[in-house]
Amino acid sequence: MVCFRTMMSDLEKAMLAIVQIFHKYSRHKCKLKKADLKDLINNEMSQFIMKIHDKDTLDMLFSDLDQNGDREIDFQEFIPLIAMVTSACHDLFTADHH
Ligand SMILES: [Ca+2]
Repeated sequence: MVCFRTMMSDLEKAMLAIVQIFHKYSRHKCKLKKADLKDLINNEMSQFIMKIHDKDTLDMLFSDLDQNGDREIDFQEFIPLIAMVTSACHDLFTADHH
């Protein structure tokens, strides 16, 4: 694994980090409950997006992400959040260059 890791590109390392962070918060069940999602966002994304403090914001975001309505966020449902925040950051970080 160490060899494999050193051969990975920065992008591949970033992808692996997303998988690892998801599993850190979803644990063995591989799905995020609402409280897990809040912890993940507040602990791991607080430089890029505002922390979630109120229940309404969390409820709204959670139901947006929970496409199949099973009240849990699986990895496929989690990826759009990463895409959304990365896209917003892209706009922010490239704004100076235009
Ligand atoms: Ca779901």
